[in-house]
Amino acid sequence: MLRGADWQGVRASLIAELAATLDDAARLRRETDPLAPVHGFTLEQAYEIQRASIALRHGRGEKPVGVKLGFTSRAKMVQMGVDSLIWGLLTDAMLYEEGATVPLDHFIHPRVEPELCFLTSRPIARPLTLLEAAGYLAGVAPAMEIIDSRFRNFKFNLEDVVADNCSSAGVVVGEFSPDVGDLANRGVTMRFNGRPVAMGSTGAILGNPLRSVVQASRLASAAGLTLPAGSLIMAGAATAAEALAPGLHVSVDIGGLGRAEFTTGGAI
Ligand code: OOG
Ligand code: MG
Repeated sequence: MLRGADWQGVRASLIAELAATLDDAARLRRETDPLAPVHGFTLEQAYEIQRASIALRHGRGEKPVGVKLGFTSRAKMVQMGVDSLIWGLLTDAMLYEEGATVPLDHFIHPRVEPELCFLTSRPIARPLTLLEAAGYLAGVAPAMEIIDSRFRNFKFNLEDVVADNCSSAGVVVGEFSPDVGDLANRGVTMRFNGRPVAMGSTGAILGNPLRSVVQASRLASAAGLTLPAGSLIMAGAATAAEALAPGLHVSVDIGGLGRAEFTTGGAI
C-alpha cells in the first residue's frame, strides 16, 4: 500500500505528466483526447495542472502578462455546455498585434470571440468590490480572444478546460480608453470580411464587465497571487465564439470604445 508521502509523489508526477501532455498538444498543434474522465482529477488539481503547464511556458522564456476569465456570459456557457466561471493565465507569446496578420498555423482549430480587455494601474493583491474595481484600472480596450482547445473536436468538461488553461491561445487588443466607468451596456459586433457574425452587448458579461475585474481579484487572491500593475484582464466573451478560417478580416466594434481587428493568414 502507498503511504501518504508516496501518494503525494504519485499525484505530483501525474500533474506534471498531464501538464506536459497539454503543453505538447499546444506546441505541436496536436489534439489530445479528454484527460479528466480517464485520470479523474478534481477542479483543484485541474488548476495545479494549469499552473504546471504555464510554468513550462515560463521555463521557455514566456512572460506573464495577465489573466483571462472564461464563461462569464450565458452565450459561452450554452455554447460549450460548461456553467462555472473559470480563469487562466496569459503570457506574452499569446499576444498578437492588433491590425496585423495572425498565422493560423499556430493553432489546431482556432475560434475567435469578442471581449473587453482591462489594463490594471495598481497591484491587485486582495478581493475588490465592484465600487473599488475602477480605481485599479488604467483603461479598457475592445479585444478579441482566439481560443484553441487542445481537446479533440473542442469538447471538454470543466476540469479538462481548466487544466488546458481555459483554451487560451491568442489575444488581440485594441486601443485603451481611460473611461472604465460605464461599460454595462455597449453594443458588440464581430465581423468577418465586413459581415456581422456575432452581435451582443457588454452587459452579457456578468451584467457588467467590471465584475470580471472583481472576479479576477477574488480568484487571484484565493490562489495567493498578486496581479502586478500593468496586467491585462480579459473579461470573457460577450457572445459565442466563431471558427476562424484563412483569408478573413476579423473585427470587433464596441460602442464608444472603437474597434480591434486582424486578418488571418496561413492554413490551419
Ligand atoms: C473556454 C474558454 C471560455 C470565454 O471567454 O468565455 C472563454 C472555451 O470556450 O474553449 O474564453
Ligand atoms: Mg474568452
